[in-house]
Amino acid sequence: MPIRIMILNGPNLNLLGVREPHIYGTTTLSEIEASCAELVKTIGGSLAFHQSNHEGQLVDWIQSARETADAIIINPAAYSFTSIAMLDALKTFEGPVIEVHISNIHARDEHHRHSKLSGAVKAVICGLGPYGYIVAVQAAAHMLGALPEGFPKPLRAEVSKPAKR
Ligand code: CA2
Repeated sequence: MPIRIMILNGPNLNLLGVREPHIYGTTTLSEIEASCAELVKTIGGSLAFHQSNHEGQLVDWIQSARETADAIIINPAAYSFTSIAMLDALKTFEGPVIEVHISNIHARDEHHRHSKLSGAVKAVICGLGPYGYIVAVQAAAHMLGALPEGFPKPLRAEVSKPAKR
């Protein structure tokens, strides 16, 4: 079965590449979507890509992913630091969830260092810029065992071996 990936973006990310390029770069969210769509197509999967400035809408999409997606990739933006509603919704999703931040949130001030959502996700990628989304798509496909054989073996290899006693 082709894998189904849902990518969610939180508030103000619609302004990427348009406002404050000195902080968030010049790549637009549409360009990120196009790159992700190209990679997902190469993998043979399907992509749902959404952005909202509204917490409830993001919660609705997370809930709908229970029926429509095998993995969630989410940049919660400012809701990373506040949203118990999104945390609760993510906990109900059974597949892998990968949290992405364009910037390195750990290099920021105290308020922007601790994402409330990270405790409910499988992995966090931050500081890679828009390329973080591409790494996340690849990692989600890897977690689902869906990277095609045409991909280089090191990208497909299982890296975590049980510790020897
Ligand atoms: O680095 C990220 O991806 C963030 O999730 C971006 C959030 C920020 O609150 C997080 O700490 C880290 C902010 C997104 C705001 O996006 C804008 C884009 C252009 C202009 C203004 C805001």
